[in-house]
Amino acid sequence: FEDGYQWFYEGRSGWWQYDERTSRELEAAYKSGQRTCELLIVGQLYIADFDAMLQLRRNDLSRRRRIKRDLASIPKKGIAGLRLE
Ligand code: V3L
Repeated sequence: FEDGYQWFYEGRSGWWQYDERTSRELEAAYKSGQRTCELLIVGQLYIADFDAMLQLRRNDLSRRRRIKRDLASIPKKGIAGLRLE
């Protein structure tokens, strides 16, 4: 985003950047003060919880990952499952 920040979700030993569309949805919800945001990610519905800073799968709340808003320049595994080289 203009301020140099991006949205990330946790993988095994590292962070993945969200795809661009989902990032924009997260950013809009976060900036408008919503506490949660519903996300459609490869056919699955997830909830982003900005209080807990978690992503939870809607139909299986045990599938949860940490999320964060951090500088776009941090080390990352890739974007939405696409590895950086
Ligand atoms: N964006 C894209 N794919 C996602 C996302 C998301 N926000 N959330 C879950 N998935 P779960 P390593 C991840 C995928 O949470 O080696 C990564 O993108 C998720 O993909 O149980 O552990 C990698 O592709 C997983 O395949 O609902 O770091 C992959 O894991 C699937 O949905 C391996 O990453 C189930 O996730």
